[in-house]
Amino acid sequence: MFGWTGKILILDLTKQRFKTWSYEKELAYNYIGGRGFAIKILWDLLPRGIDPLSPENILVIAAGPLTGLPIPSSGKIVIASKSPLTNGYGDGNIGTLASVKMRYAGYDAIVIKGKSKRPIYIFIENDTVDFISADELWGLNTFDAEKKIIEKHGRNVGILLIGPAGENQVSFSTIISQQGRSGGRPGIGAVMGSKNLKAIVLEGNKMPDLYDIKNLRKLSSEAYNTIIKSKLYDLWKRQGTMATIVWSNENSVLPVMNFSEGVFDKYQEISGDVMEKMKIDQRGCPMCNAQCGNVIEDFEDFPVELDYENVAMLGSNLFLSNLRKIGVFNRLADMYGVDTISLGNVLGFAIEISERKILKDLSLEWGDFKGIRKMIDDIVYRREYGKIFSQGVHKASKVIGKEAEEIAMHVKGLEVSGYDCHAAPGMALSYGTSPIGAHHKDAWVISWEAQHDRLSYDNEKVQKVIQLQRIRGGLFEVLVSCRFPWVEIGLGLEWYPKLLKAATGVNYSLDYLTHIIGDRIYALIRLFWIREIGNWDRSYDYPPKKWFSKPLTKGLFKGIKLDPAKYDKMLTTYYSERGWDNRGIPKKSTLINLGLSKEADYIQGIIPLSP
Ligand code: PTT
Ligand code: SF4
Repeated sequence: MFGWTGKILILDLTKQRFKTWSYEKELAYNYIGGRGFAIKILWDLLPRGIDPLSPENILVIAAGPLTGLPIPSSGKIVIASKSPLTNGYGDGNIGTLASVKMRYAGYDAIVIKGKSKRPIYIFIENDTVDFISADELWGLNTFDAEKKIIEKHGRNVGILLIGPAGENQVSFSTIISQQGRSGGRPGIGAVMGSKNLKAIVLEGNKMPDLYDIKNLRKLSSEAYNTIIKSKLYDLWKRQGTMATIVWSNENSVLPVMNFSEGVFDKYQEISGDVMEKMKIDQRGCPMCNAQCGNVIEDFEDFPVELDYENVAMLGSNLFLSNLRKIGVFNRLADMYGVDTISLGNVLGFAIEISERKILKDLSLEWGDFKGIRKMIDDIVYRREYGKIFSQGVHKASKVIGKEAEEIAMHVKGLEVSGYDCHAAPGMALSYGTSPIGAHHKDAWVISWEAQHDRLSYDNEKVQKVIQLQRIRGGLFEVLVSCRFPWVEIGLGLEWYPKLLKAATGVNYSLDYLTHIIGDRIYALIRLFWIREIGNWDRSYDYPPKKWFSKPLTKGLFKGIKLDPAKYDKMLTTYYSERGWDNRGIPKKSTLINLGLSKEADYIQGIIPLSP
């Protein structure tokens, strides 16, 4: 094979042993990499019904055939597991040198199972693997632990690690790299913590064999140039995702006070323009010429990298308008290794609980910097009420009671990312049907929805959600290339099959990648959920109750809320377009057409399939 290394490293932490699996070509050709490898490996190797925090859970780190090659934005990897936050399929995407080094060490993926007796970290260098004591690292935040690892192994290694949140198994802890790259929203950091695994350190010096290196170089240089020459490049380099703050406010989707409103009076104070004036540095992922990480100095004088999601969720959503103070929360999240989106949700939920006096002795206010800062510590170290909130809003609301369930902003247990959907039915459908829970990564349809019939629930909107899911959740998550050059800078999709052909020699059409491979992966992820949850109905694909019950009181869409009957109809159309039945379960014929007959037979033993 060209492009793929053909090898997966399997680590057993209980036995402290490793082996290399030279996998079958079909895995590469039918699943490509990244999310495709992750779901196939989890489906095949994970014992059904296990506790996500038990040694039986499996952590998959998967690259794609373009990862690590000198082509635009190919420095990312997918990390996936059975999620402790949702009990279903969970993954995240992180840009890090570790992705490049994993491929140079000779692996397309790493699979980690078992549990070490004592805290360890793993050092993988080409064909060797060392299991090293992490006694000195355990308890350290991700910044300090990373520094110590660099002192020992040098600057050039790739590092993935967890902080105290992962160690304490906070349900929405993530894996961190390079002081500000974070991935694995659905608690993948907690899975690492449950295995007593502090870090994975990678070094390697082998390039995968490539089909047509000359053409790859040529295409790559053209693609890099296309990015630089784009009219959108300048603003992107200056503001990155932070430009979205003003746009979201103008379009009434900026989350405010636990997703109660879509406009924030002080939005200008947290805008991309304000950030630009404070900017002290710029960072990003390897292989990328569109570095989009904006660094400012926070309220406590430390550097922090800001993104739209972080500022929306830890700023306007908490009614806080001081960018430097928001930066402190963002930095703490990176140091502790906790997801900013879920954290912003949990904090907004806690403040609303306090405001409504649902918990009598909880006192936390909107915009209360000190109180919120303390609550972040309590969550990470699972103290006082922080212990309940450390489970995420869904599980916490079950503990607290019915009134709390009405204001818990999640889908399938994963907290909603930064777009209010009172007046955005398409985006609500995107959250409802995302394969990991309420995340925008699979279909950021709001940008299209804002330019079309905003309040309609029509079929075109459903088609658009599916089209985006096929491209973003299918194509980009299996290639594991950053989607920003396409979304934000206008690098055309036609580049990707060309690059793939030059790397692998396989002539995939764009349509095949999105409609066959993308749909296969979506169907298999859905089967995984059904297998793990044990049953399924359409309620799992519903957005949070708040958007149906309380209308917006301000802005362009004052008085608007989601309509349940119309949403339900949209969901029926969505299922039918995907070849799924009215419960949201793929039909047997759909599974057979996607090459999933064996999987269909297995799932029939759990739940009857429609023909
Ligand atoms: C992603 C989610 C996002 S989506 C953001 S900001 W974004 C938050 N960032 C966090 C952070 O920072 N620190 C922290 N402690 N927690 C954070 N949680 C949130 O995580 C990220 C970029 C971004 S910035 C986005 S949209 C794009 N995401 C991509 C994707 O998903 N796939 C893909 N093929 N390309 C993508 N490109 C962009 O990458 P999750 P990163 Mg991330 C400080 O992890 O779990 O997927 O959730 O990886 O290297 O930081 O790059 O406005
Ligand atoms: Fe990373 Fe930003 Fe470049 Fe994407 S555009 S690869 S997120 S630096």
